[in-house]
Amino acid sequence: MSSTPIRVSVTGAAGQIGYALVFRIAAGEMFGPDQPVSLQMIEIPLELPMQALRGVAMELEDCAFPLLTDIVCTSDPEEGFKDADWCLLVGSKPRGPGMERSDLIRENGPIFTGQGRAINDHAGADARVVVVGNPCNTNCLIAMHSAPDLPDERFSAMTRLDQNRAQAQLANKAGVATTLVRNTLIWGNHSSTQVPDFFHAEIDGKPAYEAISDRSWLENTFLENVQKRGAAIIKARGSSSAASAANALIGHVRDLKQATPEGEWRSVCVRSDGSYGVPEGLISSFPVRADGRGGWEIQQGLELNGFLQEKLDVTVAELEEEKALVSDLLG
Ligand code: NAX
Repeated sequence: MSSTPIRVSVTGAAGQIGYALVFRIAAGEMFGPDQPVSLQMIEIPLELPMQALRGVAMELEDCAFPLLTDIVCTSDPEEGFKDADWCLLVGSKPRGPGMERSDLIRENGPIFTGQGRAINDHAGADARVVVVGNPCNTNCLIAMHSAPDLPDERFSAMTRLDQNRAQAQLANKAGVATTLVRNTLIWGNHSSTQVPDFFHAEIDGKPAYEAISDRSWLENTFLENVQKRGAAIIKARGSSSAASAANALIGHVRDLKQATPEGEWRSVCVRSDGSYGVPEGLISSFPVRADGRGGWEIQQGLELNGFLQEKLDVTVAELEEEKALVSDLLG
């Protein structure tokens, strides 16, 4: 067993996703069964969330996890991100009644400026940052701009839940196990304009569009089911996806740490270098391959046909609009 714990900062740790996440991190599911972890949980400086956070810490203690070396509960980002190896930015304000998406972007933007600065100044030298709090692509862009000392490639935002949803939809339709579906891929923004790609996905070694002959289902129902799954969960459960989001975040971090198997990729929102015509600097979901040593690259050479290109243009336009809305926060 490694003796040095990985320091993991989690914002919004008393929220729904936080509660579904921190126990799994402490159990070794994110960093492996031999890797000790230290949890630095951050909440807003109000009585109720801080009290709830202390309750989460009590339950963590009561699990007596062998890998959990240390628990910090704080509302101070400086303390919360101190020496952190991984900064998981889950907390943000939910969209309130009558709030437009643009209002949400403006409300949440400043949170990520402050957290980006605190990470820049206090996190570990090799810190990595993953943004889950919505709108996660643009919040990630803000955090990245607010942490100029950290290389841009250390920042990512999460479309792993959308990828998992797409994989499950294809498996259900084809009547096969999810393990037979690979390379499901999301392009663009983690929003309802995201582009779930069935052209590059495979089912039992065949292109998904050959394994599923119902082209209308692929082009319409599949896309909508994935794009609107979050809303469907809210309707069914009365609150938004939490366990599946926490599960996806575990997958996201593992994907970035482990070498991606040959011939495969994972959906990760990273800074565009101009690949696939996505303007440089936007945080967009791409097919990403990790090298297992902390590095990653955008998989090149996938063909974008007219169907995908048209949809990619829409989601990229939305990312550009979001960027314009927060231009004053991008330094
Ligand atoms: P909750 O409202 O249950 O929890 C959020 C928590 O964050 C609260 O406890 C709140 O006090 C805390 N918080 C707010 N501002 C904070 C700050 N500045 N510092 C520290 N903590 C802060 O939301 P939950 O269901 O856990 O969702 C969290 C975020 O994930 C939301 O923005 C949500 O939209 C987003 N999601 C992103 C997904 C993705 O795939 N990228 C999917 C799931 C989820 O919708």
